[in-house]
Amino acid sequence: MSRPGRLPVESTSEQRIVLHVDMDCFYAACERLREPPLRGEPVVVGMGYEPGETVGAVATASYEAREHGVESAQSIERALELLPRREADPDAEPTAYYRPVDMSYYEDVSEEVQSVLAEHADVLRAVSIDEAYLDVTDRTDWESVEQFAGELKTEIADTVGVEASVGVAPTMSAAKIASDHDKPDGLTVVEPGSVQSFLAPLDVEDIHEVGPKTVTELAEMGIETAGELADADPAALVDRFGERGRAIYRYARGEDDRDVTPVGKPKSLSRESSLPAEAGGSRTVREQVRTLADAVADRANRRDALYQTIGIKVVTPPFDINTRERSLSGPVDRPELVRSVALDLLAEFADREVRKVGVFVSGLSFSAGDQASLAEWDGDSDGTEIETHTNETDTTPQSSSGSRRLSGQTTLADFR
Ligand code: DCP
Ligand code: MG
Repeated sequence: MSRPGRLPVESTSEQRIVLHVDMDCFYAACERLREPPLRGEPVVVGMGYEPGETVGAVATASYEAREHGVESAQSIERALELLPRREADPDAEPTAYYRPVDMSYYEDVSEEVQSVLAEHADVLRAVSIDEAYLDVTDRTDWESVEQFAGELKTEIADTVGVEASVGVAPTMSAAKIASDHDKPDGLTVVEPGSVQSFLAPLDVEDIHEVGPKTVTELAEMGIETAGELADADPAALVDRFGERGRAIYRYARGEDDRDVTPVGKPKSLSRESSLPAEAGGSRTVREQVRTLADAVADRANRRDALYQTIGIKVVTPPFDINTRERSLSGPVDRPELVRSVALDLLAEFADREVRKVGVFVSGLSFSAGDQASLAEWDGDSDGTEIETHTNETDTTPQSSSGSRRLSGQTTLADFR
């Protein structure tokens, strides 16, 4: 076997042009979109946060808030110490606006971004709600890719109203690092042949597949930067880490053969929303279901998806998940049917207290031949599902009570 050191550097990847797009402070940017006075101000978006409360953790913070030390995963309590609530103390300086996470809204914005991206690439892969890889090899070349990426950023800003940072490189891993290189509003192009020198000064933790434990172990071997990793003896790395040792060595040298591959088409489309405890009343629930049904039907329509099953999910106290569904005789695109079937299924819960409702369509088929690129936007095997909402209370299939009607194709997994 030839020593990896003799392999031509970046030999396998020069032909591809990969873009990595990552939205800037995405949840905060979405909040600013619907609440323009928040623009240019410190904004903190809290997961599990309730207005006026101190519970929860920071999902993201605007760059203005980050300047004061607020960061993702911090407790809201700590963030409030660094930046008091604007409303609570208008005279204090500095302060921030605090907003609770609203996934449903962020997913809508994400979908708009995805539509713009889909127009700019034949192959794209969404890896989270605010992040995607595009293979644009057939759309541009290395001379024009900076302009191409700049136009993409502008179009996202103009049509959706949020800002993206973009990295361009001949490999996925370098493109990802490049998009993070000059945030926010960044655009970094790493040309073929300069990947290794671009990576060299970075900490090893920036290299793909290098986690915190590996960082410590590499430090014990005297390796702290990507450049040191690229110059290390690959045999020693294999001794220590097995085959992964060779992989991280190659990534540090800018070698990454992975292709941007789309993920499969969705099995179902769903929308759900929580109802405030005080909302009560079956009328409110019916209105909510009507809205969700329209949103799901619209989403299916935009993707040229036909559905054969229509269903609802109803969460009743404490956290019982009830799903009801009805199968149709064939695949359809009939928004009014989604509405009427969903409302019909809901009738059973007319006298019950409802915490959360969802509407889904499943048994999907895609009518148009060119849906591949849009259907790719349904998340990643290791990432966030874009179509569906995640909620820690609704992932336990056992708590579903007598949930099947007519046909049994739909699963609770569709809601995860
Ligand atoms: N997110 C979260 N909890 C985390 C990290 C992120 O809920 N610990 C959410 C909120 C972010 C979104 O995911 O807005 C996207 O994650 P990013 O890591 O891309 O962070 P941002 O987009 O907020 O900021 P950046 O500008 O650094 O990309
Ligand atoms: Mg982001």
